[in-house]
Amino acid sequence: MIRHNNHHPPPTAKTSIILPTYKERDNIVELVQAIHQHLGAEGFDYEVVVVDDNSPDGTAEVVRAAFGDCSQVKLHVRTQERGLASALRYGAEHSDGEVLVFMDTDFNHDPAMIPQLVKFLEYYDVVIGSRFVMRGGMEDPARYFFSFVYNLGLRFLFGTRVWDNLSGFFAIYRDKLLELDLDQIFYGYGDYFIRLLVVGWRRGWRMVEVPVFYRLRMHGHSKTQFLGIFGQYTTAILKLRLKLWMGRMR
Ligand SMILES: Nc1nc2c(ncn2[C@@H]2O[C@H](COP(=O)(O)OP(=O)(O)OP(=O)(O)O)[C@@H](O)[C@H]2O)c(=O)[nH]1
Ligand SMILES: [Mg+2]
Repeated sequence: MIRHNNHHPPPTAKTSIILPTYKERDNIVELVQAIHQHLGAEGFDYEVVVVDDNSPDGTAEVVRAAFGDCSQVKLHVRTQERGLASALRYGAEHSDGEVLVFMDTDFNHDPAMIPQLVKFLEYYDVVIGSRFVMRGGMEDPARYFFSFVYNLGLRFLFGTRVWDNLSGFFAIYRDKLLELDLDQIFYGYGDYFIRLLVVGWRRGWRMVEVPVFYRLRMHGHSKTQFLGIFGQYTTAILKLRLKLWMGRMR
């Protein structure tokens, strides 16, 4: 039986879409326009929150020029700190939607999927955009294969029953996220997501995966180097496993 959440069913809930940017000058305007198109058409109450870490390519300037007089688009430029996970946390703490959506800003994540992620929150606490459920996928076949195998390992190691433990494209209720100790979760790179899932899973959050297909980055350059990220994630995962065994993670 599907149980309803006690929350108001979206899209009546205000949604904040958190967009972390580092050198995304050629993607960000088009992405925000696409979000307007998909959410506006469905009558969503939403805001777009761009968290830029003072990108040297002028990302903030193009956002200001394009949306300076649009009250639905909020730009934050951080100069003291840099990093994907901490930017996402900053966005969560500097937005006011009852629902939060997190996504990349280079079109890896398809903005057309946002309404679906949010609508499923009627029944779940977290809705994960997943590459590894039926009809999900990735345009890059090698990366798909590697990520799939890596995720099988994660599933085994943490018992989350989630197929895509390194998604980063998801919707969640603000009050669910903020009930956590964010210091224990939001550091590093995409590894914050596995920490979030593991903690949420242990708290009995209701989670669902909906299929998403990752396209290749549209413009600009990747911040992810394969070997570096592999090492970083694996270290983060082993540390998390140890912390859990030692009972130091809630
Ligand atoms: N604010 C902020 N955003 C970042 C930082 N590093 C990466 N990002 C953003 O995080 C998202 C993911 O980074 P990507 O470089 O696309 O990483 P990826 O998706 O693994 O790699 P490709 O898509 O292949 O390029 C993008 O929206 C980046 O702009 C950072 O230090 N600060
Ligand atoms: Mg990307």
